[in-house]
Amino acid sequence: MGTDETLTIALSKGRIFEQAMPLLAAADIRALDDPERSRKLILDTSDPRVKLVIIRASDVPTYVQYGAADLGVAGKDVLLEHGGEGLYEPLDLRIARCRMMVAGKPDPGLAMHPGRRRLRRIATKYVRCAERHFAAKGEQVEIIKLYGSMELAPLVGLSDLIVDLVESGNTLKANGLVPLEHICDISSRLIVNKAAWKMKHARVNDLLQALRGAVASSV
Ligand code: PRT
Ligand code: MG
Repeated sequence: MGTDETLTIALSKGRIFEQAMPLLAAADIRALDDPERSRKLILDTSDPRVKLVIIRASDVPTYVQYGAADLGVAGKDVLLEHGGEGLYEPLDLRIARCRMMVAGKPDPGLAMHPGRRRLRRIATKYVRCAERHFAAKGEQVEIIKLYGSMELAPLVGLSDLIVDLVESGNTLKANGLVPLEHICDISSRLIVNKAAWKMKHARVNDLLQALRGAVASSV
């Protein structure tokens, strides 16, 4: 990917695509296909020098790190888990916003009390963030890695607590769970491959400035 003439931007379909497209429109980049309808993974845009690569949200930093895409749009949650090697993160796009939280049953009872006989179990997709959060509080915990539906874990006794993203709170509520601790605010970031930042600096910088303007006028 990424010849000198082309800029490739990696992003996931769903909320990130929907919320990033109005910002990209400010840079005169419009997708020629709808990723929800098309099976294409590489989309042409109204700018013949720009292509969109549609991938899993958690794969976006990897594509950009290895230069398979020059740029990407990724949630801060995904970037914290990835670690950010090989990437610059020059702009908070302020889209797909939510909070990373610890959640559990409303009366955690023993789950919240010290002096228990075993470590508290935390089920999450966000292993690094969860480890860091509990380490900062000085609590040793057992982290159980899951790939989805974290809300189920406390209900079936897999874990005492979960670390997950919360937007409206409806998913927690529907499963009889409550938010207990705020870990951090999450939004999506523009990320840039470090080599592309040097080799395609003028084009990357033009796009960055257009996006910066679009973000500023969207608040
Ligand atoms: O689905 P897949 O495994 O492919 O990836 P993904 O679930 O990470 O992708 P996607 O498109 O769902 O999310 C992409 C990014 O959007 C995430 O990496 C976050 O940065 C951001 N984002 C913003 C969210 C939410 N809001 C969000 N509410 N990602 C997930 N959720 C989920 C949350 O995990 C929980 O299951 O929505 C549920 C909570 O929502 P409420 O409104 O019920 O509180
Ligand atoms: Mg999802």
